[in-house]
Amino acid sequence: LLIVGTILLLGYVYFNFFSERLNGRTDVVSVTPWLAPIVWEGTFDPVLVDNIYKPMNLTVATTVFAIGKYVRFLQDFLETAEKHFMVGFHVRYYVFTDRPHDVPSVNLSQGRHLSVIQVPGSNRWQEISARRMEIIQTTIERQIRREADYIFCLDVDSKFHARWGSESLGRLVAVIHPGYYEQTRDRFPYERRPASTAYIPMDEGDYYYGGAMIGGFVEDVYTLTKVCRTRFEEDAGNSIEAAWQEESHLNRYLLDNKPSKVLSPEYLWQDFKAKTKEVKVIRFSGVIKNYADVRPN
Ligand code: 2GW
Ligand code: MN
Repeated sequence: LLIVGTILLLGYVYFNFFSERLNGRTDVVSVTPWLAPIVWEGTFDPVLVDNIYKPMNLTVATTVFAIGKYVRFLQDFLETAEKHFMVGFHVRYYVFTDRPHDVPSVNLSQGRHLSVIQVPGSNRWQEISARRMEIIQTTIERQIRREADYIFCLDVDSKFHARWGSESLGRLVAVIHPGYYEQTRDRFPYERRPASTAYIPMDEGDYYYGGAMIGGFVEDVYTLTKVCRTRFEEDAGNSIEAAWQEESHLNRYLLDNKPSKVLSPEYLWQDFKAKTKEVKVIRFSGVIKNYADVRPN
């Protein structure tokens, strides 16, 4: 009886534990119409994925802008990244700031490195936003291209809360904006004026991607930033600014150049937003900020 009991118990544990892993999720869509994975908790085995990527000895670049008062977000951003972001991989942080002396010193684990790159300050978001694409582009040309395989460009007003690992790696990676994953495309805040190069007609669009994260192979992100920057400048020359600045240009770019991997909103939540039942883990989220405190005007 003891033997039979043990076998039944093991069978039960096996079924519940492993079948869930093998079957993935049935409550969310985990593949795009162009067959790119949409990464949700339960759709991948972290150990298996790590075993594939770890032997490649990869370096992952992370760019983050901390201009003006936004330097105050760096400490939490970096400390939580050390706990959760690409643990066990080579990571190179590139911190762009006008206040290099205010960059906190954070203890980095082995194999992780941080460079501070001084950039001009600005009071205008439009300028910071446009320059973000330009600075990523030129820094890839100058050094990142030689120093890393993959790159993630992230908003600094954020924290990591749980694993963000090798499951996020891909040629071109975007994240579904947490505010719009349950909405239909006509509700997406794409740029709707045909005069803008970011224009998307009402009957087009796959997802609404968040501007707080762009990732992928260094060369793919390079092309993305170059194209978005050029279009941003072209719009500016025509005195038009897209509805959500570079986020609008990013969405236009990704409509024409489909991401090879899409991250679920687990990878870009917002602290003011209550967790929904589809979101089993919040991995990265935007913190609540007092706009009067952090923004220049
Ligand atoms: C300056 C004036 C107004 C708003 C922001 C800033 C500002 C931004 C700044 O003074 N200093 C600074 O370092 N930033 C950087 O730009 C910083 O890295 C920040 O995380 C990023 C985006 O600004 P943020 O976080 O205030 O904007 P969100 O959270 O509303 O961003 C979403 O929408 C933006 C487009 O309007 C972008 O696409 C962004 O990527 C999205 O997450
Ligand atoms: Mn932000």
